Amino acid sequence: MSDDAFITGLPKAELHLHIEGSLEPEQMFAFAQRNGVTIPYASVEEVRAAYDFSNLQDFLDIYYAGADVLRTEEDFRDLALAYFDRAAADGVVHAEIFFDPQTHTHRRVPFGVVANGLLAGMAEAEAKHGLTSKLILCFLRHLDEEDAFKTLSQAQPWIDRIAAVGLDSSEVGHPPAKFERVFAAAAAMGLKRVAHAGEEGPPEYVYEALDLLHVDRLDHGNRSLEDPALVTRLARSGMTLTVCPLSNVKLCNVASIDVHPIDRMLRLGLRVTVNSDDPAYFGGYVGENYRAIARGRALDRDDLVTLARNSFLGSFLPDEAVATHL
Ligand code: ES4
Ligand code: ZN
Repeated sequence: MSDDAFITGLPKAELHLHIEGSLEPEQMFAFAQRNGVTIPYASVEEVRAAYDFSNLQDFLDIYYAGADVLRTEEDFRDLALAYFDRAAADGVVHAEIFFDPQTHTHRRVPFGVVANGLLAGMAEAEAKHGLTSKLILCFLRHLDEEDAFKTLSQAQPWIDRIAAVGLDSSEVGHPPAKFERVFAAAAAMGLKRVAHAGEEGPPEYVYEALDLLHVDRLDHGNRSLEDPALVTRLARSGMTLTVCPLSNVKLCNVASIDVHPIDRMLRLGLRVTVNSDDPAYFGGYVGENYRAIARGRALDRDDLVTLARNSFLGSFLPDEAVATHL
C-alpha cells in the first residue's frame, strides 16, 4: 500500500482547525457574490498569491478580512459542511473545531447566526459521513477579557452544544494570564479549556496556560521544546499538543518541513497530534500535513499510527467512544 493510501485510510481525529480558516478562495468569491460584499481581490489566483506570510500577524490580518464574506446562517453551514467533506475524504472521523465568535459579532453578525449555522453543518456531516464533531469557542486574545466575558454570556443559550473554550489570535503581548478569570468562569460552567501557547510566544506562556488557565489540551506548544523541565512536565502529565506542521512553515515558525521538530517531540514522549490549523491559507488539510511530515521527517508507519491514536486520546470524546477508535 502507498503511504498516501495508508495515511488516508488511517482513522483520525482533527483537534486544531479554525473553521474560518477553511474558507477557500473559491468560496470567498461565491459568498461575496451571494451576499453583495466586495472583496479586495480580482481573482482566485490573486487571493492565493496574497497568502505569503512572514509571521502570525501577517496571516491574521488577511484571515480576519476574508471572514467578512460570512454573513448568514447558510454561509456558516456551507463553510462547515465543505470542511467536513474534505476532512472525511482524508479519513477524519471526529473533529473538534474552533470558531471565533468575536470576529463575527464585532461586525454585527449575531452569535446565534454563527452557532446555528455551524451546528447545522455538524449535524449534516454526521448524517452524511458518520463524522462526529464538537465546537470550541475561541476568545480573541488581542481583545480584552471583558469582551471575552461578554462573548461567554452571548453563548449561554448554546452552552450545552459547546465543548470547550479556547484562546487564539495574536499571541505575543497577550499572555494567558490576561484571561484567567474568564477561563475560570467557563470551567465553572462545565466547559473544557484549550489555549494556543508557544506558537510564537515563549515557554512562560505555556506555563501560564497550564497553571492559570488549567488547560485540558495545548494548541501548538512548539516553543516548549526550549525548556527541558517543561517538556518533562508535559510528557509526564500526558498533555496533548495539537501541532500544525504546514502552519508552522507558512508562518515562518519553522524554516521548512524538513526541519520540523515533530519526530523530536514524539521521541521526547510528548503526546503530539497532527492538525491543519487554517487549511485554506496554509496549503493543505490534515492528510497533507501527515504526508508532509512523513516525507519530510521520514516518519514510519508506527509513528503515523501513534499520531492518529494520540488524536483520539487527546479528544474530548468520552472514554467509551475513544476506545472504539483505538
Ligand atoms: C490562528 Cl495559526 C493561528 N494562531 C493563532 N490564532 C489563530 N487564529 C486562526 N489561526
Ligand atoms: Zn490555531
